[in-house]
Amino acid sequence: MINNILRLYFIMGSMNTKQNDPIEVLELALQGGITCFQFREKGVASKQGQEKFLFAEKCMKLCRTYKVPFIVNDDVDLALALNADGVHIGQDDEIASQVREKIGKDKILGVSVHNEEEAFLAQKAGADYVGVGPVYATSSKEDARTPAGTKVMEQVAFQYPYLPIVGIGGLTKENLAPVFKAGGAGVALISAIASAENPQHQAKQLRAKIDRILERESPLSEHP
Ligand code: TZP
Ligand code: MG
Repeated sequence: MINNILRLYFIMGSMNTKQNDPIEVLELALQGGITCFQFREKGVASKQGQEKFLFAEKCMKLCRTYKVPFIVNDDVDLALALNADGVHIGQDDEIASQVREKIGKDKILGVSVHNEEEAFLAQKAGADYVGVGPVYATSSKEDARTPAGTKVMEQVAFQYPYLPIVGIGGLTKENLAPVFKAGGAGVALISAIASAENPQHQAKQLRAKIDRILERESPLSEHP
């Protein structure tokens, strides 16, 4: 079920891990319990062409070993060439309905949205989930909008109760609880894990916290 995949959604490219080897960081994150991975290779010195393909392929193989879905940010052709598990696009990328047509109905399609109107169009185009943010200030995205807290998430969750939402932007284990209170299925994050001294430990702590929150919310947990 898509909601379980979205619980702890790690996003990373080669520019996000400072001096650490991104492949090592990804493996530690996988060992720590991330539930989904998005390959987001962006920035001035980011990998291009064949180098990008080979790096993405390595990441995907690692994800497959841990049975964690591998999603490609923006680059639909790369996702198709790799037979990735899905694609995530923003509002400035290819139109969601076109992407859905290209990748087929069985792949995961995620769309970043910033208001109810964009959420409406995303679900109409066949998005499996939407990303809403930035919840808090972030330094991981150059063109990030003004942080909106969880207000937009609440509005989208109210209007489209069956559309899974992930919150994104500046999220850490200390500040993620409001995302779930606002109806989020999970958190998407870069630096909390990619810049952590111990990415495995960090991912493990994040996962434990999220699982605890979601267990409390589950109707089954009311009947011990
Ligand atoms: N989209 C909105 S905020 C963001 C993206 C890709 C960056 C999230 O990174 P971090 O380090 O978790 O704030
Ligand atoms: Mg994009």
